[in-house]
Amino acid sequence: MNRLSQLASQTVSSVGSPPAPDHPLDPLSPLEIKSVSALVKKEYKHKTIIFNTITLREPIKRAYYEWKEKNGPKPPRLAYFVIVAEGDTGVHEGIVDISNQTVIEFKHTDAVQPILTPSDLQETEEIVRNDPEVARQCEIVGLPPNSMDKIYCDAWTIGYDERWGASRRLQQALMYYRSDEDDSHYSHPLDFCPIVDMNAKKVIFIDIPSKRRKISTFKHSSFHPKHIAEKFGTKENPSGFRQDNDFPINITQPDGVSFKLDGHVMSWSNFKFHIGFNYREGIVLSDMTWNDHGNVRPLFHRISLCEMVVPYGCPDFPHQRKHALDIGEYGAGNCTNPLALGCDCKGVIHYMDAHFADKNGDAATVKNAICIHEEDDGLLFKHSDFRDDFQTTVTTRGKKLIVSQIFTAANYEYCLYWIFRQDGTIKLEVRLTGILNTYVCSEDEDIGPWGTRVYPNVNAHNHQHLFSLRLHPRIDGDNNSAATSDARPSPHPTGSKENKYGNGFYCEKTTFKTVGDSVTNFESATARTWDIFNPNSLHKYSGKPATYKLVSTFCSPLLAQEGSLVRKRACWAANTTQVIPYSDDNHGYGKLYPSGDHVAQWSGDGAIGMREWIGEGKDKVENTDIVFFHTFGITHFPAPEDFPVMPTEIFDLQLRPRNIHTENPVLDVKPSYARTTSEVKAGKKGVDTCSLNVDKTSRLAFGEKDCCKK
Ligand code: ABN
Ligand code: CU
Repeated sequence: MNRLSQLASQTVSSVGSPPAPDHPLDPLSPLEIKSVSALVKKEYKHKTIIFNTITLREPIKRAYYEWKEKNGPKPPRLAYFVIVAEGDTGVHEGIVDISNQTVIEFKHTDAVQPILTPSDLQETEEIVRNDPEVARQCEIVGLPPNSMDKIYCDAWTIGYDERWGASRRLQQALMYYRSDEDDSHYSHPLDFCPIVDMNAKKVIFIDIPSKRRKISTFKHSSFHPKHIAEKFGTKENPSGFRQDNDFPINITQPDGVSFKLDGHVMSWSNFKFHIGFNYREGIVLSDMTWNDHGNVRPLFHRISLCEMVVPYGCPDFPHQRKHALDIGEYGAGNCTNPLALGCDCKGVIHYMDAHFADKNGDAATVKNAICIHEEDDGLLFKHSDFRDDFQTTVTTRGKKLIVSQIFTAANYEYCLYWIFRQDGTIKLEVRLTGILNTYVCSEDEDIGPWGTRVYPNVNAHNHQHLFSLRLHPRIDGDNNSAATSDARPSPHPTGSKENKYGNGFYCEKTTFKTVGDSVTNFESATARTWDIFNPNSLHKYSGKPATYKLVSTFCSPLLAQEGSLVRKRACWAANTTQVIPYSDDNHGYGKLYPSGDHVAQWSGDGAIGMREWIGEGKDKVENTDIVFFHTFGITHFPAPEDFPVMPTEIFDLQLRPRNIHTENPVLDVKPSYARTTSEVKAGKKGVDTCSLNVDKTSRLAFGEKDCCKK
């Protein structure tokens, strides 16, 4: 079914200046999208155009804070658009001033190609199914005749292929066969790869390997309930399901949630921030502050995942082309899922919808694109005194706020959880699931070290999932710095005056003075972390600067070598950090995307994105307005356990406040249980579990109903 027909497509009857939302960072409304497309259509009335992107062009930082903090004017409401015009190569792009109903910038950019939209991907499958040469190749690899309706393809951008460069809008079709539409086609990959021209709407070439591999005759491995019954069902248990989930864990919040939303502005615990969403980065968190007992302190101007790359490690042609830059080439927003209550998210949920432009410039909505909810967060702090057998105690449980989305990048699902803790920690957890990208192998084939046979005739190539986290800090003000922080042994030997007993160690902080200094890598031997800090805001006790410490240990280095296509196109992935100065130039937009604005079919040559921003590495990044980029992710050597669908693989990172708060910032969170030594001595209950803050639904698994009834 066409994706757009699944969405609540909104048509707007009257076109004109739509109402501007209260907050300048709010994503474009359906009415705004429609009004932008109407203006663009007028501007391009002599051309047949396809809309590719219509999105908010966020106000520049200075204008935003003049409005927000200095009573200045509301920044103009701008939209950025990309269209493809029939007969023209490249893209047309520009800016619309929605409030003034004018197209204020437009240009034709040649030799680039636009992001792929979900409708582009669907069209490719139809083109491939109807191509006679593809049909012939299907027969050659052993498909039954007339089975073209059972051919599926995952349409990927071509990445970059020098045979065509960026002159035509191309996709590579990774081919599969599904014997039945409920089967998983990833068990039956095909060995050839058609190249499709999206503008000409035809297959222009087919990459055929010199050694042909026949289609697998082994039964598909699938994962829907009816297949589980087939695989594991018995007379006693026909469904084949184990019993675990017949004993549900339910989340109850009898008094509702403790977050407040004013439009897109979230207030939770001491945090306040704006939740935005766009076609490309998906969730964007902006203007994040912390209410420090009445003093509202800025923390981050903007946080997002701004790019990612999934480089595959099989050196045989054409697999070098498999290195999806999923955010820049497809969009974490464009590919986002509608989420289901009680399934994707459990508990008391607030959803936000996401709005995009379809190819006609109409607004299409993904319902429930962003999930917002709270969960129990285990212990926040605890201490008991051994002197009275641990009766003197304080136990405080925490809760966390989670803002999440899930996007599907063809075969993979990326589940992204932005998690806020009451102590000011910000976590990003990624859960990776979905299906391995697979390629056919023959039964007797030696597939070498580049992949794993995860199922008969199915080779899953080694690959990495690397993300670029973009942090625009504003810790206690605009001027910030960044540093590595390494645990080092004393440089002085045992027996020396400075380190007589040899046990000394310390934290070495190396502040980046220039962009060049900031290109660093993770070091497990020194437990390396990174500090983002305000050197002008010193802690009254420690004398150290107000800091957010990035603790991130899933820092697989990019394994593709210097000179490889993927390393050229994703140079940022070769290092764990890069810090650059922020500038309001080009609507503040110039330094958002480290593989460039138009990623599809970029050769990786030239000074674009991170390569341009790093330049000679001489720009100053100390005590100034900086943007911090962090590469993190995992290297995935597939295993049969990952097939036919992957159990979620989890990796995460944290941003922790250090030298920001006077003392433990959660002392004012109500404990679940607290009893002092004098209360213990006097036989008093103290402020105990049953009267203070306990979860009254907790009970013993195998005994009395209520643990409090002792
Ligand atoms: N992983 C490549 C991809 C992503 C989204 C849609 C199609 C293909
Ligand atoms: Cu993987």
